[in-house]
Amino acid sequence: MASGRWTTHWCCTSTMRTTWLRRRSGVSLKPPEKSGPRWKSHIPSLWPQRVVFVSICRNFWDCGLVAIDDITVIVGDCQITRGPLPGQCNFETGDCGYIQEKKTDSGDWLRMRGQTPTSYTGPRGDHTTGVGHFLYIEASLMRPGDTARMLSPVLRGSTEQQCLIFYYHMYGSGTGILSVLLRRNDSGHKALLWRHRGEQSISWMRAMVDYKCDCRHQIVFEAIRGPSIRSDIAIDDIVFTKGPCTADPSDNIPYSGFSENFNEIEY
Ligand SMILES: [Ca+2]
Ligand SMILES: [Ca+2]
Repeated sequence: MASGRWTTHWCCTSTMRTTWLRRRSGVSLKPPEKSGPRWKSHIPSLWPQRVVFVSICRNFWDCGLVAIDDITVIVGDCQITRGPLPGQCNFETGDCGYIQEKKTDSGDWLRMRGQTPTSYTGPRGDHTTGVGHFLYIEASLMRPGDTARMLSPVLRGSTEQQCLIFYYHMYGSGTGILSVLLRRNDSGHKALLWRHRGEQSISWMRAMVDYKCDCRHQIVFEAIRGPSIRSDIAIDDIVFTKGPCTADPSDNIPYSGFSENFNEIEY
């Protein structure tokens, strides 16, 4: 360590075992001198760090048998690898930490199961199982041009390309616009990643969006209500994977990459 100080991150005292045990240990990267609350949000890896495995003998005659194998170091949060990844959601048990925008929009995404109340718009069931939950905007509760935004939990940045996959349902003669934006947490800047407008299909469609962001960020799902009440828009099964996105050949649903025509009618 650059500071010359040692910190114990993980410790296991001996109990007699003859099987291999798997352990995860989080090691925080600290700058050499300015240790304090600020470094946590900056993930600096510029300072040299060293992780040392130490086996201490019980006494001069008894050092026991200690072995380690398959060491993997991953930059990130150990918590992330436990359970569902942040941002991934099928909406079966809740909203997975997605946050409704309350200040700068004019409607909310609703969690729904089954058919939406208005006929000739909206899905008949969710994408996950057909009988589960999804999120949608209910056009009959909104005015033309009203917007509903929903923000993902904060996601950590990566220098690698990332792939966002989600399923969307845009059925109805008055369907408005569904957009996906990337919101950088350092500047608040929003960038458009994906947008579709107007009726797309009576079925669920898959969208795959490649993006790159090296800082903490949020993904924003933005739906704009169209000119008539037949403009429900739904989403389901949001997944983040390592990019670039690749189409699953076993899935016949067409790839829905970025497509935008800014010359179409604005609502
Ligand atoms: Ca679902
Ligand atoms: Ca809202």
